[in-house]
Amino acid sequence: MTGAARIRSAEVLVASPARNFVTLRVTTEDGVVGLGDATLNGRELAVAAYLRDHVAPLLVGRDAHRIEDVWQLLYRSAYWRRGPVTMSAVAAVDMALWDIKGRMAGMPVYQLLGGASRDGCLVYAHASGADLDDLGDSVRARLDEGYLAVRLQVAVPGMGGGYGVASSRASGGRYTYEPAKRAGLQIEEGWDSRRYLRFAPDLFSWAREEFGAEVMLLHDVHHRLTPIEAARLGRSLEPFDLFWLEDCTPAENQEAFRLIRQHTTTPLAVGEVLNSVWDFRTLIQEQLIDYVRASVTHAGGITHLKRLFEFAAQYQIKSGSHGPTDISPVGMAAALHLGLAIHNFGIQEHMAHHDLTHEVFHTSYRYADGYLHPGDAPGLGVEYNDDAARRFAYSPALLPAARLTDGTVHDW
Ligand code: GCO
Ligand code: MG
Repeated sequence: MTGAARIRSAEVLVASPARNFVTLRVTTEDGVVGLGDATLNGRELAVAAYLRDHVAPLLVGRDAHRIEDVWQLLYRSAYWRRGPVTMSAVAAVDMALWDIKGRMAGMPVYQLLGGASRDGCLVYAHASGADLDDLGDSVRARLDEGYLAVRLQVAVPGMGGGYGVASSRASGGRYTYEPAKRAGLQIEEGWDSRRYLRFAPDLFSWAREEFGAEVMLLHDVHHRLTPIEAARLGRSLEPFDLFWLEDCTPAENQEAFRLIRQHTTTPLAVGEVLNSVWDFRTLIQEQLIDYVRASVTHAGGITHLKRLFEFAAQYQIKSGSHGPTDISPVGMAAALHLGLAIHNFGIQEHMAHHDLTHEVFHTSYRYADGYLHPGDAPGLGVEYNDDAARRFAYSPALLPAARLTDGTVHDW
């Protein structure tokens, strides 16, 4: 095989610089290194084991250049298809191979994907608060940083918490919200849909009065409503011109969105927990949503997410990649390379990582005036610092659970 770049090793790196990350490092016989993000928040070690025990032995000796072939091999020959663990593992390999190809070509990955379709990727930041005053400080901090789009979450009065609210007044600062908690027991939060539905229009009416018409405002419902409740929410928010309403109901039942769509013109974003093009088939073909929220890290890597975004493009649906802190800087870099290259890019979520995270992951993407650019370093442009990583041992962390007032477990 002429020109082959044989894989010498595939190592799984688990570290916790401010939060847990699983990283795959693929090295060729010539010493070219590629990185992939395999972080599945709260279920990290399942993906680490899948990669270490079942995927790494398959990779050694293969040609790192054959990205499509390796993708198809991992997807088809496992026999067991789809699912977050499998698709995150496949994603990590795919990212690492794109990284290697870019480094060997001396080009940033976005160039290999067809080149830039825009100057930078529009991003949205998070703002949250325990009440509207607190939220106001948090929004102003984001606007001062130059963000043009901001996601608003606030505790619902009388409900004691709410999805997406930072636990302290640190919400005005840079680190807005970290959902997984390093606690022995899982944290439980309360939820009351009626209170929430009454309050949400007040929140956005306040926000428009406070911050004007121009700023793009987003909101995440985190799967808490039934389809008809979601329809009512979308309609009640129409006067406030949301950029999108996210995950207003669980999307396993894709047809549920037919009902929502009949009732509201508020743009809908769905899919951070979905991982395959098949999970989106009805949502896309029937034009039931406006933004696809899947991520490079959880939806089969650059290869599969590109396929999904191109499918969505035929229906005028745009990308809106998931980008919380539980996607590592490697996953964020991959999302930016893909986002810069595709035609139907919509927006990219940007929750800034903790400084400790950047001690392990050295990135070349850059933020300016509301946009992120992946940078022009060869490959994905991220380096992994083993010495720093050794200082941050894995520490189990769990996402919270939600319960209704009567104690019933609800969707978180
Ligand atoms: C978002 C998400 C996250 C998730 C988290 C779970 O829109 O960014 O909803 O905050 O809760 O990624 O691991
Ligand atoms: Mg979300």
